[in-house]
Amino acid sequence: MLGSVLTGRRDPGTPTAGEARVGESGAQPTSAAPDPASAVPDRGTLRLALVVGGLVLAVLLGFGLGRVDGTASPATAGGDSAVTDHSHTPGTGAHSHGVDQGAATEAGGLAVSRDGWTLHPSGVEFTAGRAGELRFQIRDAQRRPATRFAVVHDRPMHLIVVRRDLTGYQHLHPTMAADGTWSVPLTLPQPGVWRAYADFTAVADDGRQTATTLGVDLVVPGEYAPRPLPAAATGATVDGFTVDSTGTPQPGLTAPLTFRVTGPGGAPAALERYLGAYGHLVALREGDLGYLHVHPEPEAADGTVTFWVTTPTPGRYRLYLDFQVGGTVRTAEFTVDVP
Ligand SMILES: [Cu+2]
Repeated sequence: MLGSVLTGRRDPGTPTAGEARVGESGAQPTSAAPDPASAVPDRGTLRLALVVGGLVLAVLLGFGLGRVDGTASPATAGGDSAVTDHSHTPGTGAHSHGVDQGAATEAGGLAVSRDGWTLHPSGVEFTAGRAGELRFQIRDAQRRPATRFAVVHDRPMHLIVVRRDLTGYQHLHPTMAADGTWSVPLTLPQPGVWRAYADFTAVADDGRQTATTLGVDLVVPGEYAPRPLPAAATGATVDGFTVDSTGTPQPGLTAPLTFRVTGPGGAPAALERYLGAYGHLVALREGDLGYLHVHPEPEAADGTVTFWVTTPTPGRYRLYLDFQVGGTVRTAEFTVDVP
């Protein structure tokens, strides 16, 4: 999922920490208030209780507001591929999330069907270098095409396409017809097997929302000349922009990765909002092309943007950072080695 790639994703079964605490704080003044059937507490005790309750409420409301990143979808329910929506104070290190971690550490995009939703492409064969179109539906368990999708990262559907050697990355936004058929122009420049990921949050009949990433292979006949994955590096250049990353991903944990973008003149790039944040990051695992959970921090400063990335296992990952400067979106690519 793009998301978080998953910002805005919420764990369906488990209330987020913020929600749970806000609920608790809401009960705080009530429990501190005098019970009509018992003796009225003295004024000092009551005042103290109200002050403490108010402080707890204020802190927790602040915590809750801090979580809002402007890209959140409506609350989700059901399914197991969503991850908890959360933010972190600066300097927070890699960490786990208790019960949420099992779902968060699981890579997405490995199946064509999951969480009751099935990716149904109308065709998967393309001609190398020729303009084509990808059409597909997301069908429910009764094989009915889904037509209701939540907007996450500014879009109801994100489509990532990459060849199986992790080259040729494309990030597209299909449009949906009234019957639930999504379509997007697509040109696959080189022969080989390509992976397409549909990253979406469908809304079921009962209103339940599930953040899901489904994947399907696309084929381009011809002589496939796979390229080896570039060595791990913390820097990348694209169109004269230099991108440097800092952060230490660890297996099974969620860790911050910060990217600093420098313009051709050497000054910090003026990053513009793109898909609800100051950049968009997709991370894929070498070997099975598992699609990782990523959450952007809502703010950027001095050409830097931070993402929280869950790397499920040791191994190598390819990261694709989309950033926008001067109205143009560029993609910087990195290989990350998680020992
Ligand atoms: Cu997208």
